Amino acid sequence: MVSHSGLLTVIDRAARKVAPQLRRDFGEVQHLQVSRKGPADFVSMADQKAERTLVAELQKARPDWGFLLEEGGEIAGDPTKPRWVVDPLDGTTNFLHGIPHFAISIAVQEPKLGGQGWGEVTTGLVYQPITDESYWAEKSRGAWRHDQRLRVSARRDLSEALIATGIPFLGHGDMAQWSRIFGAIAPSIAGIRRFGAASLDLAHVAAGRYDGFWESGLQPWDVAAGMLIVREAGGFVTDFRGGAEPIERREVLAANDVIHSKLHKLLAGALRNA
Ligand code: 2AM
Ligand code: CA
Repeated sequence: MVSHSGLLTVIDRAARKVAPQLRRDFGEVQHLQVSRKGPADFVSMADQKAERTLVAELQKARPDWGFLLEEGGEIAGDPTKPRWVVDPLDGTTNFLHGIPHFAISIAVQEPKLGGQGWGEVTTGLVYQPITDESYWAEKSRGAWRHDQRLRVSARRDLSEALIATGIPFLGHGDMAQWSRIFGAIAPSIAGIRRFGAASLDLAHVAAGRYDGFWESGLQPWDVAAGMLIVREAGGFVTDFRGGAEPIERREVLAANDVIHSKLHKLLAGALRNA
């Protein structure tokens, strides 16, 4: 990795400690696919085990910081210090089905002044154990894949844009709204992808692979690291109405500036006609 902070070293080390464990468990899941009971319980154990390892590693380095965890919820720490926002296994459904598209997402979020909740994300890492790809960013220091600087795509025409999304599932999310947005966007763009791991969708926007991404109903641990990586790669991340706090509104629209503004217009039209 190029020059980065000690904090990033801590995060990278924690992710790399968990990765072999996740790779082993993923190999096991592929065998369990054929068993009648299926791998669901096993995956939920793997998820929790990975989270425990991450918490232990991060706690060792910063004993007084709290956590927001996908599995374990909140662990209070010193409210004047940052907290860790952790998803040990983003893309669980892929993992469960033996599809090698999942990641570990770790972010550092600063406390708001006066201890009133949580504000800016200043460090983020999305690590894909199967490909050993590490996407990371520190505020004002750029976004990187290993030691290669990341930049969002330069495409300007929607007709060339490949856009990622997440589709509501299992009664989660607003299917009618998603369909309206899809109806407004799909006819104008080159293609839509739904790969099922929001952290990686954002990392791929930062890397210029996707030209944009939209999804609603996401949790802070799905997006905290990925959003910073997109912004540090020169991209825009807002809620569907262009607001600057997508984590709070549980809506993410991410893209380069030109595509963001075009998608935003289409989305606004779709939401107005609701
Ligand atoms: P997860 O894999 O950590 O649960 C994809 O739409 C995003 O929604 C992913 O980041 C995923 O995070 C989250 N999600 C939660 N439950 C899901 C489900 N049952 N199916 C698909 N995605 C889910
Ligand atoms: Ca997740």
